[in-house]
Amino acid sequence: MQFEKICVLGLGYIGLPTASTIANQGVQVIGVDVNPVIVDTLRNGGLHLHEPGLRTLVQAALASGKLTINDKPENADAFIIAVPTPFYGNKQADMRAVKSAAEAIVPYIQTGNLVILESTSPPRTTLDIVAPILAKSGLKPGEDFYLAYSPERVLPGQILRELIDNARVIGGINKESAEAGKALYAIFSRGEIIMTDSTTAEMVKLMENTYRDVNIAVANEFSRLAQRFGIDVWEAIAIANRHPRVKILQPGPGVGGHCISVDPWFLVEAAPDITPLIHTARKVNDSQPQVVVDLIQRVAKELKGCRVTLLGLSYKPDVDDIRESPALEVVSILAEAGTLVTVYEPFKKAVDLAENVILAPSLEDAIRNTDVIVLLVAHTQFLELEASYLADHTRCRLLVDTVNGWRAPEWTSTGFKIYRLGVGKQA
Ligand code: SAJ
Repeated sequence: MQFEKICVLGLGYIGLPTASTIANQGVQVIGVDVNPVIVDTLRNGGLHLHEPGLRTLVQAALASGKLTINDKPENADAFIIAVPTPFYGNKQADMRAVKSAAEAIVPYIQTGNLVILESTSPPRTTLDIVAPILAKSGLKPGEDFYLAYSPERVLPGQILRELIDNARVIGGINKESAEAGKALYAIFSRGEIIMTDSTTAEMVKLMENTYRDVNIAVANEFSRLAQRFGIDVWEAIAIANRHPRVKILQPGPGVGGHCISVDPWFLVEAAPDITPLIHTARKVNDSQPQVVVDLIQRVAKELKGCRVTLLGLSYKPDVDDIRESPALEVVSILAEAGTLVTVYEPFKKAVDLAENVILAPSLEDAIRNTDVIVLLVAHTQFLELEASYLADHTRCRLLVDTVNGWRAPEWTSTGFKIYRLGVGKQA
C-alpha cells in the first residue's frame, strides 16, 4: 500500500512525534487537534509539551511543508488516531475522545483507506467501538477499508528514539488490515513489526503496563516491610537482584503518568471478577503517597503548621508531565493536614495547586525558609545537588528521600538528618 497523505488525529505526546517523524520521511501529513490552543501554538512555531528533541523534529517537519496543522481531518490515505483515553473518577475508561476522533473521520474516509487506533484502549475497542462508528460512512470495515490497532509503547523522555527503534505490534481486524498497517509503520520504524489480531494487540499493551504496575506494587510493599523490620530496602533489592532470575523494581512515592496508573484499570473494569491481583496492585501503588506523608509526619512530628518543601511534582524524573503524579497526591494530603507546603518543579512554571500551596520559582526560594525538605522526584538536577550547597542555602537540616536519590553518608557528614523511604535502620 502507498501512502501519499496521512492524517494524524491528536497532537499530544504520541501524535505529534509520530506526525513529525512521518512528515520528515517526506510524506504529506495533516496533524489534527480539537484544542485550538494546541493548533495555534504549533502554527506559531511553539510547542505545548516537553520532550527531548521534539522541538527540532517538529520545526523541521513544519519548515519542510510536509506537516500542516489543522483543527479537522481531510481526505487522506491513512488516519492515525492518537487521542487520550483517561478514566473517570470511578476508574471507568473515558472513551469519548476515541469515539469523537472516529466520528470526525467518517465524512472523509474512502474506499482503500487505512485507519489505525493507537490510543491505549480496553480489550475489543477496535472491533466493538471504532469499527461500528466508521461503518456509518457506508463502507465496510475490513472489506472496503483497512482497520487496525497499533499501541504506542514509547517511554516519555525517550519518545523520539523509541518511536523508531521499538518493536511494533499491529493488530488488524483481518490479515489484510494488519498488512496495510505494517506498510504504514515501515515508513519510519526500524524495529521489528509483529502482526496479530486487533484484540491481541490491545491486550499486549495493557498486559505490558499491568505487569509493570504489579511489579512496582511488590517493590512498594517490600519498602513497607523493610521499614517495619529495620532494614534498608534499597540494599535488600540490590542484593536480591543479583539472583539471575530476579529483577525487583524500585519503590517510590507511587505510580503516576498517563499509562501505568491508568491502563490496569481497563482490565479491572472489563473483567472485575477475575482480576483481584491487578486491582490490589493498583490500590497498593495508589496508597504509596500516604506512606510518604506518614514518613514526613514522623520526621516533622506535627504536620499542621510545619513548613515542608517538596522537590519535584512530575510523575517521573526529567519530564514535565504531572498527569496522575503521586507527588500531587502528597501535596494534597499535606495541604489538607494544614502543612505549609512549598513545591519546586524545575520543569513547570505554573501548576494549578491548592490555594495555600506555594509553587516556588527557584530552588533557592523553595528551601530558604523550611523545616523539612522532601525529595519526591529523582530529577537529575536534584540528584546532582551537593550537600554543602544545600547547607549554605537553608537552615533546614531534616531531609526525606523517597527515591534513594541522595547518598546518606555525604549528607549526614554535612550535618543533615536524612530519612529514606523503605529504610528502617538509620544511617
Ligand atoms: N516507577 C516506580 N518504580 C520503578 C519504575 C517506575 O515507582 O521501578 C514509577 C515511575 O516513577 C512513574 C511510573 O512508575 O511514576 C511509571 O513510569 P515508567 O517509567 O515505568 O513508565 P511510563 O508510564 O513513563 O511509560 C510506560 C512504559 N511501559 C512500560 O515500561 C511497560 C512505556 O513503554 C509505555 O509506552 C507507556 O507506559 C505508555 O504510554 O503506556
